[in-house]
Amino acid sequence: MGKLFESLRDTKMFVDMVEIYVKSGDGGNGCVSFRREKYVPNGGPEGGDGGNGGNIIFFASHNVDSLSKFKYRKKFIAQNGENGKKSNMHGKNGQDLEIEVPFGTLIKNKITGNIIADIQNEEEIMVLKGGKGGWGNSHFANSVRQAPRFSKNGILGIEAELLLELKLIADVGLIGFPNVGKSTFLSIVSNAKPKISNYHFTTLIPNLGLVNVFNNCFLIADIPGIIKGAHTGAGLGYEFLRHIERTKILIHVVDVSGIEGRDPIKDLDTINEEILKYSKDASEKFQVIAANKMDLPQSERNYKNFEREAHKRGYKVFATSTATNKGIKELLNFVCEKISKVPKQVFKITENLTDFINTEKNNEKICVSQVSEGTYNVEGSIVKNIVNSTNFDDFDSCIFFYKSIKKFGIENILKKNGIKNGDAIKMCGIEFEYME
Ligand SMILES: Nc1nc2c(ncn2[C@@H]2O[C@H](COP(=O)(O)OP(=O)(O)OP(=O)(O)O)[C@@H](O)[C@H]2O)c(=O)[nH]1
Ligand SMILES: [Mg+2]
Repeated sequence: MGKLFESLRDTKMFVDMVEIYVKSGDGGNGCVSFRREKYVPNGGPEGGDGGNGGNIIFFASHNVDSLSKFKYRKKFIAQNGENGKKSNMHGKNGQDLEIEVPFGTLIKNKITGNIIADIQNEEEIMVLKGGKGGWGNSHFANSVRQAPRFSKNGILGIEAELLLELKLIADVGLIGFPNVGKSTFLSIVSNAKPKISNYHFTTLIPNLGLVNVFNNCFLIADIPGIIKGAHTGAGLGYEFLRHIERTKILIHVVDVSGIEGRDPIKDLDTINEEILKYSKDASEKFQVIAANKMDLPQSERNYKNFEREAHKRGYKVFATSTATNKGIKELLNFVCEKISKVPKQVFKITENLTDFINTEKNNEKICVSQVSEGTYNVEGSIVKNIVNSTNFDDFDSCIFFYKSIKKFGIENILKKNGIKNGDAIKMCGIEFEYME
């Protein structure tokens, strides 16, 4: 059953969760070059700097309303910076890679699960910074070292696996069992034209509608029906519940006619149990109840008992009929008033990938381990960049390497791990002997 719905969702091309790989551009390498001019025997260094790598930038756009394009393209790699050139020519910076997503996209680090960005507004958000270009040899000249035969390589770009989750931006969410009249409600109060039919799961993807009450506009999301066992994947499962997470309040639509042989109070409790199983935050959202299909004769009989039970549970109830418009205006006025008092739902950003590497401060990213007696392995992004920036055939460059190892605290970490003179250090493909 689940598989069937999955394929139906695919044909509709509504994708609200994808995993992608992103990488910012590597910085270009600095250049080693010396001036060669007629009658100037020992021209000075003139190697230009490498260009910076391109950044990975996300921006929201109204041109897209789901993450479907990411089903086909999952790798996003920004351009590398160009290497520096002679005559102090700076390498070109790599182009930024701009990724268009729908409003309401949450970007998470797939590995840590932390939230990196919540794209709600028209702004560009840099998620990964490109590596800095390396210095050319002209930067390293001083009164003592007049002819540096080394330059710095560019800092490598950053790679990350991201999880993109679309959580629609709506003020109100419509929830309830299938066939209770959610889409009909949306169609009479908003500009949306959802499919309405007398069978379960007519709505397979969330629909958004814009409501205008007394010049107050707000968005309603019609969420596909939920059934008992949704948390175990029954029906459409509870995947679509992510679209109520941003809403300020919920309208819980219940069919009080009981024509399908169900008990309206049990329906109310079942949906709320499923929502609680999905998330505590979602279950604590304010709910108002639309006791719907009041035009049917059975509803009149059931209503009193339903209202009493709903009140016992602390809910405000409106007797409605989306067929005759009974109670709809009153409900909308109440909703309008209520949402003006509830603050916008924002997700806390818990991780910033742009700090990584480029700040050159994060010693915690250096990982030292003793692989055998007298041999230590050192790993980490900074280490990789230091090794990558060194020309081991050049004495001055090697001095720079040793200084960097001290500067970034790698030597201290090794000492804390008990390194002794003569021990071997393995570092990103190179091996050398430790001498204090
Ligand atoms: N009598 C009566 N019928 C209604 C009312 N509201 C909706 N219906 C009918 O109930 C059926 C289901 O309506 P929908 O709006 O598609 O229900 P839904 O909750 O969106 O259903 P799913 O998309 O399957 O979750 C349709 O045949 C509607 O015409 C109402 O107030 N009174
Ligand atoms: Mg529907």
